[in-house]
Amino acid sequence: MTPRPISRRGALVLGGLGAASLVAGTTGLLAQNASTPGGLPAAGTTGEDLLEPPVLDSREGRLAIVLTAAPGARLAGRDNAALGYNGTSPGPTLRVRPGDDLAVRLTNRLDQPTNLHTHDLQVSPQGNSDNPFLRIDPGTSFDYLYRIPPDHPAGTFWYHPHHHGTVADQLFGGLAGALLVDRGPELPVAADRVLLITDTTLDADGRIVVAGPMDRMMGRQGRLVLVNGQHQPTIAASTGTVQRWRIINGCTSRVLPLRLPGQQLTQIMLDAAFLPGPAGPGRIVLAPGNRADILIRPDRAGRFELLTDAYDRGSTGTGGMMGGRDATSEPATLATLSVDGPPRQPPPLPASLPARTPNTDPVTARREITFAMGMGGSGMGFTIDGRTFDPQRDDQTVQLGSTEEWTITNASPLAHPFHLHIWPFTVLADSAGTPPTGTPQGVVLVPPRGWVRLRIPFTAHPGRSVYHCHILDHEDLGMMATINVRG
Ligand SMILES: [Cu+2]
Repeated sequence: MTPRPISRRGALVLGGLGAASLVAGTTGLLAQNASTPGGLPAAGTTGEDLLEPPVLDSREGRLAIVLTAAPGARLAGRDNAALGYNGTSPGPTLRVRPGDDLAVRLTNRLDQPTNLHTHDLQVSPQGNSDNPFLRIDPGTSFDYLYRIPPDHPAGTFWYHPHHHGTVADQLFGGLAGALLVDRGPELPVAADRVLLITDTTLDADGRIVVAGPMDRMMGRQGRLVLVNGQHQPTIAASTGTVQRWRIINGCTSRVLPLRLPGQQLTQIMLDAAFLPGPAGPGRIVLAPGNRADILIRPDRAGRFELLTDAYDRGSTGTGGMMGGRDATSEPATLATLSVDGPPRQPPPLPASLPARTPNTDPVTARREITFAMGMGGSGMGFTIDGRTFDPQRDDQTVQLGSTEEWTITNASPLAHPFHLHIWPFTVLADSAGTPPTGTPQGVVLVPPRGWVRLRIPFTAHPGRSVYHCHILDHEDLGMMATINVRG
């Protein structure tokens, strides 16, 4: 099939609902401000045991599945609240191995276009692989085939829709799932859990609230922060054991600074890369799209809350049309760790981790990329290098095999998480002085009025793809651009 270009969406017109009305048709939603109090928390189900989505495992080098995107999934204890894959939100966890083929027949039972993105998977961006330009119309199916290279890194990935203009609504609506590339046992753990974190807002009838124009401009943040679709579930553990939690920030816009007071959170991976050594007790801050694999090693019984702290993504300042909005998230309890057993020391942390050797190829080109927001002819524009997304245009052309240094400048007063598909990068430095991990990652926060400098090896996978702001409202409003890696 020839990929069909998707329609160009320009700047947000203040006062217009845009794609919101499409989602309203899908799930019978009310148009109101998603961040405004008024919805009811899902109190009836808070605290139940953590559920993990069903795992679909590859066999003999192949995982072939059907994924049906449709309304009617349970979320936050409410039946029929959400959009789901195969009836659940999150969708099934897909587990594959390096060298596998992942074949997905995506069936669209929504009433708007969708598609599928395998976030950070290092596969071809072309044809029916991880191609963000595809458009799967309502009532149709599409056969994806992802050929995972034999040297693909193991780690925690995720999948979600990526059809420009409807991404934020569909993710906020519940469409996301975990995708694990598993090389086999790397660490001795008693439990290996997926914690896919999303946020949403439900109205009094348990339906997902549509985001208004101001929510979209600031990046919507739901009133409920959910783990695997549950509100504040309980995670059981025994003293003297180690658990691995694969925490995925699947929120549309929310940044997650994570803490577990009373217990140590030891980070071993960022995105799909092992850190040089176990990191802790430093602060773990996940931008939308980031993942952290962490170890918890309880030595005494008790109940401990996994928290996300408040996070300030910046402010639009005072006065003017924007009226000085700020994009601070409220702190929230994500889950409760419930530990049983007599006091007992867990096995020690591994002395080292199987981190990959960093790429040291000479830099062959340098580029400057600027994220900005400002008033244009038709409203608030979210731009990269002064332009909104045009799928027909090549914004960057890169030679396959080159290693480049990109400086991403943020000319706006809000933080924007930069995400490049297919080709992971290492952060060299940022304007906030954040110590770099030295490991490859897929999303990095660009501080308000700041910058980050990245090193990007384009060593494989020729083809066209995209880079964009992972505040998905901003991406839908045009903060996305194309890259063509030519072989
Ligand atoms: Cu943004």
